Amino acid sequence: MRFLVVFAFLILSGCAQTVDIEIKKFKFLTPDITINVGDTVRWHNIEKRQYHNVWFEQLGENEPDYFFPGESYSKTFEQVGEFPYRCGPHPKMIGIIKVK
Ligand SMILES: [Cu+2]
Repeated sequence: MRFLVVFAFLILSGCAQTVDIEIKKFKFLTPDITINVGDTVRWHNIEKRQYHNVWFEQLGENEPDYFFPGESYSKTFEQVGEFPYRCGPHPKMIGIIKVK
């Protein structure tokens, strides 16, 4: 019985995961990922000295603070959809999070 309760909970909660993206040499690695609703994406700046940010400009968000080598930035996705983002100071750095 307890097993069934835990099992039902895991299905309902969707077993949210954290997915990691590295930022290196002015690129998001990987730039195009698909996750499930409730998952969190965590971007890690692994540059030697360059700061970046992760800006979901098309969602109408304000540009977030820069984060520096050794730091990370996380965002949880609670809705289905496709969410393009960019790095504020480096407009050629783009990525997309697809949430299913
Ligand atoms: Cu950048």
